[in-house]
Amino acid sequence: MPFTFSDRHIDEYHTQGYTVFERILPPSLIADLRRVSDKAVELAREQNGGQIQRLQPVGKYDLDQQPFIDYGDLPALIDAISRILTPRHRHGDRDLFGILLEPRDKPWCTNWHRDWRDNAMGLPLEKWDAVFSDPNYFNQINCALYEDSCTWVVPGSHLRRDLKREADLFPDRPIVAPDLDGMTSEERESVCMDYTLSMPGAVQLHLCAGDFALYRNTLWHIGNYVPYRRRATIHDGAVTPEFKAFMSETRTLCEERKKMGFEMENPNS
Ligand SMILES: O=C(O)CCC(=O)C(=O)O
Ligand SMILES: [Fe+2]
Repeated sequence: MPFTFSDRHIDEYHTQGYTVFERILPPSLIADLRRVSDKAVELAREQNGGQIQRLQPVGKYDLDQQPFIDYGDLPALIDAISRILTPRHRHGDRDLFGILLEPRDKPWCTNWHRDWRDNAMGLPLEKWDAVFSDPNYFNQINCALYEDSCTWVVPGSHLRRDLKREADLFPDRPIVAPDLDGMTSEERESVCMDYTLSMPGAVQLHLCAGDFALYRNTLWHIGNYVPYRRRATIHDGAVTPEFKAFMSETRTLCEERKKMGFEMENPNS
């Protein structure tokens, strides 16, 4: 069944903070992207070891770029994104997007976080707060080439600041992921799952091959990874010129403030 866009997608994006364009990639494109992602995983592990989470941006690497160009040009995707957002929101910039990969050796998870708030050391919080609910900013994409259930989200959290129960769960900044040192693989997997489930209202995102999730990365989310589930998921954005400018200004600002010894601000204190 070819993908059909509906008002449900618009509604979900705004109310839940994410929506999925179900099986929008055609099988032939999935095949081409899988072929190139096999090379990407080799390259990423050669350079950064078996636990590396991603290869990014794809345009920087000696990989066949044609499947990535075809993904960026796919009319159904351009149309669906522009119906939820605007024609100014563009995906498929090979200087930005990457591929998320499963760990080769051991389970691990990220911390629970909101992007650009909890994982951008040194960013003045007021800069994030000023635009966090603006649809021109913070649109992220996970487009699965194999089934992918690594990402968990708290639906609706993109519309609000932290609830008291979330602030109580994570009183300090930066939020730390669980310490997995010295544990067996099964212990690591179990501790990561406990940590993931500790977040009230957490929902696991289940993507089929060819699904394209468009989400607000300002919502609470986490990645929880095991080596036995293969992953090659395009990690992209629906990016406006103003968000591109925000990203580059923010990176520079964070570097400067880190050098000056600024710490991460706590949104709840
Ligand atoms: O693996 C994922 O889907 C989420 C990754 C993530 O949130 C991050 O690296 O900031
Ligand atoms: Fe994130």
